[in-house]
Amino acid sequence: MLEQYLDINPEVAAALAAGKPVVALESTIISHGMPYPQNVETALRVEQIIRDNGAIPATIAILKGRLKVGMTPDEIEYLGKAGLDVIKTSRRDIPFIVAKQVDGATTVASTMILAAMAGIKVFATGGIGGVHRGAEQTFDISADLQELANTNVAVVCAGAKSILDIGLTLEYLETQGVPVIGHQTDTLPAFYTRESDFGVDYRLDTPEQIADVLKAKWAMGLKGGVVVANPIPEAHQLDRAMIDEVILDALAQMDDQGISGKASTPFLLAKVAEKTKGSSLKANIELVFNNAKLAAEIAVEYVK
Ligand code: PSU
Ligand code: MN
Repeated sequence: MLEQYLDINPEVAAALAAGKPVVALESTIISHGMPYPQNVETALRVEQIIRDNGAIPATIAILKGRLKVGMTPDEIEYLGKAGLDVIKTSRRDIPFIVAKQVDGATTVASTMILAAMAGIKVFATGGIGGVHRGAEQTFDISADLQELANTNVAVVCAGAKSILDIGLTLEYLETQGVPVIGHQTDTLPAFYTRESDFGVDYRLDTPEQIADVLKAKWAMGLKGGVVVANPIPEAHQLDRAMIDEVILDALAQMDDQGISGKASTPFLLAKVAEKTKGSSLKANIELVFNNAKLAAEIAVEYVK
């Protein structure tokens, strides 16, 4: 049934069949999260980092209506160049992109869905979507959170960005039974900075300990994902007061321009990059590399 829609890259399929570690990667971060050509360079480097750490990368997107688990470098280049012209595709969008046979860049939510279809358990990205600031008025809550509630994939990220309401995001995850693990930290990282004002649910210090939790959770049939929050390396973090101010400014501009819904996150990311003159982009790239390494290490432990 699924084969009618799903194309698993032969290298990825062989790895999965042999019980070897595989790490999923999303494509909205390529099309909507970073400018060209840094997006493509980053995506290819991330794949190499995963290989260097003993796992096989599977970058995920929808191309001409086919669900692609594992893209070729040419496909990544194509998607990165197309950028914002590619449709940002979350759970609700998948059937339309497939039926129309067009291209879709997968968010955390839809990447989790496709990863789960293929049997991939570990996924690396930069940041997850969450409960937006002002959500008590707008109801803007990323579908990523609901996917984490339902789909059995661990998402390694650098915590939640303060374009979101971090406290409400944690409350939502708690309600949905999604554990938030801090990798070598007691504090939830805030993407560009190693710390936020919030704690994590559990601190674990090694990939092995994290893999043990995943095994226990899914072996018992406790459905849903896990957030593994991995702080940006010290040398690359940004100044917290500076980034907080930039984000407040970007949020005010978003309101002024009446931007809402699925356009919010890409707008805020682009504004922050513009206002920090690229230092946020550099930090973003470095934290993704760091997450790719940890995700590969967790995937290696998970298959043991
Ligand atoms: N946060 C980032 N970079 C990103 C995204 C979030 O720091 O590129 C992307 C991810 O693909 C995430 C999506 O799944 O934005 C969330 O969008 P929304 O809030 O519209 O669900
Ligand atoms: Mn939203």
